[in-house]
Amino acid sequence: MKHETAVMEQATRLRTEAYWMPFTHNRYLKKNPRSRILARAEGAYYTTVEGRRLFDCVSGMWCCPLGHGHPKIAEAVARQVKELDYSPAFQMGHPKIFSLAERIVRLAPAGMGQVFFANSGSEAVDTALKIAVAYHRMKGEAARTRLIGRERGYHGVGIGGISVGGIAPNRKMFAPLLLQGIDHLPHTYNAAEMAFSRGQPKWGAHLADELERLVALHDASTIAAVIVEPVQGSAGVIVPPAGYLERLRAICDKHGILLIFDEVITGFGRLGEPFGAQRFGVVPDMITFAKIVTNGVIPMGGVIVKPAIHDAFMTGPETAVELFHGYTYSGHPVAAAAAHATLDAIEEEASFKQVRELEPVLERAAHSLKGEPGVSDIRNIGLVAAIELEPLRENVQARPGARALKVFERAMEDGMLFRFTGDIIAMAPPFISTQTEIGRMVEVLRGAIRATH
Ligand code: PXG
Repeated sequence: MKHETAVMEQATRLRTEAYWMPFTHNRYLKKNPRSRILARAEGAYYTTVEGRRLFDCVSGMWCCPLGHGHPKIAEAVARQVKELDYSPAFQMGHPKIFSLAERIVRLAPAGMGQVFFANSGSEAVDTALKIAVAYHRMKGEAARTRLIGRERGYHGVGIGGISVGGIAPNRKMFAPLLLQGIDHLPHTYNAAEMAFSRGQPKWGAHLADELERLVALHDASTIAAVIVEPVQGSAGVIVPPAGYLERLRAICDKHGILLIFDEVITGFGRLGEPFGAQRFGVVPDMITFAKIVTNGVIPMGGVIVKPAIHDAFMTGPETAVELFHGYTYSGHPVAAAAAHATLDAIEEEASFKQVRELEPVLERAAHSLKGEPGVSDIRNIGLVAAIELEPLRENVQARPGARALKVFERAMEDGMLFRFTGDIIAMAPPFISTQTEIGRMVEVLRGAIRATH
């Protein structure tokens, strides 16, 4: 109780000016911050400083699916801080990071060989892009420098990531900084062809052929890599059309172009398999990951590569550094301990199976919202679903995002923390959710959609 009171007092005295919040409407939030300030978390629930309990509908920001305060992870982190809190990342190592790399390779689709560690998805992406360009140079194809992303793609906020990314507001302010020699494939979303699809839409595999057009335009000898999210997450859950990723793979193979899957959201179980690569049966040349690898407890990201990519760098004198890249916190021991404990928990709790069992539950629940006022699309795969709403209009003028904000705020009053982007509401509940919790989550959303219409 004492603790409770202390937290409440903190909230009353909360001063918000000094903290510039990321990807946030700072001025709006700071007018009435208290409903948005989290004090505690346990399992699948947050508690705000006002004492409101919120079901964690998006697993933090897609990163905490085993639930908050996981005892195994907490213990592993505490133990590691005492045992070895930091180890220089360059020219030194520690046992847990070698065994973690091996474990991640074992989880990855057959044919992957090494892991390069970073501390976030953004760093993982920039690392993968650098490796791609450097790899071709090592192979004597230094002209292969072009990178191809996709419209509506999100690859973090590094200069490389926003260059290959395809979300306009993330790019336009920084236009002079964007890399040269970047192209974008079209996104695969087409409401007329695929609205209310369950799982992979049947329409759209042909959109992969746009890669052939880019190859014809620039010549394959100038193209280093294609990077795509197997499922586009931040753009509001855009599920790949059946056959699309297979076709991208085939075209990349034909032209010697590296295929990178950005699995920052889809990696470590969100789709019911270790990676999207396994779910879709398509093996890329590199996989970027972050988020779930540590259940969100300690930052960690990385890139998994095929041995042929790694081996291309292993030339020259043995005492020379092979790749001039890395971070102070690459392979941080505390992150490594958190990752080991997370992977242990994923095994012990049969997390991938949990996701596969919950997938049809979430699918049925989400699609039951069809016909609710303003719902223009519902899409889902794995333990992810999104509800797209028609934008509110003020004298015919659309006000993008206004409806989703209302729904988000209403749902929070009713105990659900969703994510929204534009007028799309995203759900990616914890793997430990019960069927009842998933049902309740969707019923609260239904109520919020009706109440705000
Ligand atoms: N790639 C992908 C595919 C991502 O989804 C990043 C890279 C960047 O990761 P870092 O760790 O640098 O943030 C991401 C991050 C959302 C949402 O709700 C998505 C992300 C982050 C925050 C919110 O859409 N994805």
